[in-house]
Amino acid sequence: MNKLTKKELALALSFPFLLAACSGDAKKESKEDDAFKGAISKPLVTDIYTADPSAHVFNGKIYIYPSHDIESGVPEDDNGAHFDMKDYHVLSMDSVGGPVTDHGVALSIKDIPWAGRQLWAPDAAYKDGTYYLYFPVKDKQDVFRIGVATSKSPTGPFIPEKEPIKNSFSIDPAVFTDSDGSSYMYFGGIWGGQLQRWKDGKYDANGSKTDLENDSLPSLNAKIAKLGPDMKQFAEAPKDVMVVDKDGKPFLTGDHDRRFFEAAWVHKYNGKYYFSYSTGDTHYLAYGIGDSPYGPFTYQGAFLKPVVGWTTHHSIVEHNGKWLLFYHDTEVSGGKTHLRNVKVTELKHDAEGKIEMIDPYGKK
Ligand code: FUB
Repeated sequence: MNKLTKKELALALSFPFLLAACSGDAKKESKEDDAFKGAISKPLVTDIYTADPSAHVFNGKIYIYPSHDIESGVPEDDNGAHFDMKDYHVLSMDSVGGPVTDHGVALSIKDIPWAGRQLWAPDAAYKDGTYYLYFPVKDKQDVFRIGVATSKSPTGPFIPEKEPIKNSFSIDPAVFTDSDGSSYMYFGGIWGGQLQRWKDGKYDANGSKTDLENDSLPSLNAKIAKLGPDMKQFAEAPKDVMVVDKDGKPFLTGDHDRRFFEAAWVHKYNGKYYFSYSTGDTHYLAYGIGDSPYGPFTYQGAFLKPVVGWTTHHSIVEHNGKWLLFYHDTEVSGGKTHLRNVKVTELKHDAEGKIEMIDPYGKK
């Protein structure tokens, strides 16, 4: 599916919802029930909007670190200004299908001294009695940086460091801790996530904008950096995360179905590293498999078909012997792209270790 087709589809889906919402009876008069018909799972919480779920199991319990979507009234633009989030809540549950607890505000933008606007997709990690919350936010110069905040509890409140992580940039931090205790941060996102502005390691507000439209250039890659022992700094300069085809060739910018866009995540299964990500404008979750946390990762395919809404973002975690995919769509808001809700479903690896395709609306 090319990018315009899905974008047009998203507009076509959301426009009747807006019309119906103006009429005062959105539920009955819109097509929203049709759009979500066959949904394989229900929103985990419905009283707040949540997105970009990073899930972890700490002490046997599932904790979810999502974005907290709000309607702030900022108009939509190509850089995602309407994703204008101002705080984070942590969710928890003992098991899938059981009650979900919203632990309230865990970190607020007003308490981050260097932050300007837009708290986007976070992640969390644990080491030696401390929980770490990693978050992207634009600084006061409107440049995305990644910050870290700490707490003695997985649900916060989290106290932010006074400065962003040195040499961090762009969005969507995801921290993977390997079996030997080493932790790595994956990050980056193109378009509104500003990765294209850091082409030569320096920020350029106009940088590489046109490169994203040049289909024959190499695609931009997610970044990886090992974290230092204090989990608050990079121990090395960020490197590219290469996703390659079966012949070892990296993807080109024009390969919208396969190239990295945003929402990196890594899980380890049977000794192999699985790097998964969103293809953005083609709305797939896709993945590659590698032998090292640094990659290269050989592209395997998509594993989640497009959800209703523009963005798709996820995490993969094992709990009680089952692998779980946390993801989001826009069921609660009836299709509004910036008002999302997190969901969970089981994810299966087949006998060869491939992830089985999931259709979010494939329930018979
Ligand atoms: O939630 C804001 C942004 O939308 C995230 O950072 C991206 O991954 C996309 O889901």
